Amino acid sequence: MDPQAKQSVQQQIVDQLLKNQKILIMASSPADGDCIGSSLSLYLALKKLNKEVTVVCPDPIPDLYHFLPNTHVIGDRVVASKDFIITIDTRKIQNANIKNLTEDGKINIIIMPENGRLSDADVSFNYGPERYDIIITVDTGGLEQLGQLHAGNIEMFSQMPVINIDHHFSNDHFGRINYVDVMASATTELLIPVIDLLEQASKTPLWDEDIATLLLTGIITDTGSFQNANTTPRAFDASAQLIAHGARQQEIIQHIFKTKQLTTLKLWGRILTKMQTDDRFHIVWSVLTRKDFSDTGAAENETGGIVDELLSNAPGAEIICLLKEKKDGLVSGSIRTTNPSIDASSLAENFGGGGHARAAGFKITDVPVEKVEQQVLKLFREYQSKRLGVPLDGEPVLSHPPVAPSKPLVSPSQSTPSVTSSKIPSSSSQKSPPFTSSPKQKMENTPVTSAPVPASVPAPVAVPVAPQPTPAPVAPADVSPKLDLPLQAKPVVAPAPTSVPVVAPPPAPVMAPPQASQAPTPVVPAASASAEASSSFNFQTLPQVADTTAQGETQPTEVAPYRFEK
Ligand SMILES: [Mn+2]
Repeated sequence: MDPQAKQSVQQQIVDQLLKNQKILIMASSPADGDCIGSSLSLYLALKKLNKEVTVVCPDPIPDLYHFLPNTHVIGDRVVASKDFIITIDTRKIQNANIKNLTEDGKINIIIMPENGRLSDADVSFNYGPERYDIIITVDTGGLEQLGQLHAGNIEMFSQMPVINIDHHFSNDHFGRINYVDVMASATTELLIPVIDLLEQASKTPLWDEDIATLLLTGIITDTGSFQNANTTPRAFDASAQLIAHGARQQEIIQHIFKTKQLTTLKLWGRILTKMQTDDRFHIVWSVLTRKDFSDTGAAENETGGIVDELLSNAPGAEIICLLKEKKDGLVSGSIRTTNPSIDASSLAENFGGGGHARAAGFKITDVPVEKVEQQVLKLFREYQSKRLGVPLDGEPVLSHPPVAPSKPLVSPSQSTPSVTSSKIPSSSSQKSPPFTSSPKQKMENTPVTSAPVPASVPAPVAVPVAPQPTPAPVAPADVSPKLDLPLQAKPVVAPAPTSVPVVAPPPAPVMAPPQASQAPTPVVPAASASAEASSSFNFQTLPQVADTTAQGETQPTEVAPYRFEK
């Protein structure tokens, strides 16, 4: 966003905020430090201007954030005006008795005047007044992230101006005013100049310690306490300003990073116990079932941080995945990549998800978690096989019963005899070497909803030879389709590019990984402290896989020679 455009959009927002009285602020799912900080800081500033402000969020606010000021004002529903008003002009009649009968679902209002008579012309119909003048969405990449708040109020959204303030790469500019800056570390960073301008324009002092603390919370959580790749110089500048305004940085750190509930620690224990590794393809993953949640008493959102803080630190891990079996037959997956040449969002797209270059996620409904695990691992292995030039040969798609932590911490490849001689006829591997078709094409052929490929089938055999579309034409589209994802992902944590022995140097903080080089793509515009973020995709349906990717094909040539260090 160029500086001039940015200033003008900030000014438009300030004008709208001053002009309108009843303001509805919407924070998106999942409720994280950035969306809570953004919505409540705006709430406090606008209250000082005597506005009627309503804040809603589709998710309950996690306990973690209850130390923040005013979280109690966040509601979970919108009271849109659906009132239908029937008005009867009774000036022509006198002394009327009024009776009201409900019968077969119909309401009869019976007006019995002593004098005079009513006609059709005396009756009129109206809708009640709207309860809001304007909607502001914060930290919301797509309206789907608002869940029922949007789905249940489509009409309201079409009638009211929407101001969209966000930093997601995937933002689809759904607002009438779109203040979307993907270079911002957090949405709260974008609100600093807005509050400055609002203060100037209204000539009312707005800044206080609470507002500053809320805004700093967004930056701290989305940058993983300044550890993630989206920690730009601007993020530090913004934080310095906020601390100057009295932001209570220690309080934020203490509550968000230094306090863990016992249930969270127990759940982390489960995740680590069940962690599996595939040394051959540098994959680390863990699967949480509903039983793990019930056994530990942990809530589904208590996995926050684990993927980034622990799993991603496994030596040699390049693709990290946490699968969570949630209520209602939903399985959510969080994907992290530690190697800049592996695009997490394009891996997630295979399962109808999306996200950022180093952190992404997906949601799948009505597929058992163990099947999801098989499919996901199969895809990762195929992808890595192609990228690393390591044959899949005879390597079974390993799985494990998700409930039983059967072989914790044992690499599946260690437990499998290392197969060097290919059992696949050479003619077949010549015809369809691993990844002649992109992972996506394969997924299209074997949608996750249908019966997945049996666990023991060596992947290359599963590649159908006949309908092989050439991947080449879609290759250039590997950047834009992410923007076109119909459903948007919440920000997710970028793994700090530390302690993982990757050969390719981590990209400059604000640059995209090499394969996304057509546009100055920011790395991970956001990252909340909670890895939860990655489960935040509101994908209702399964893989309508965008026609994209083929990154599996293009990458090996672009990637620096790979060297795996133990
Ligand atoms: Mn954010």
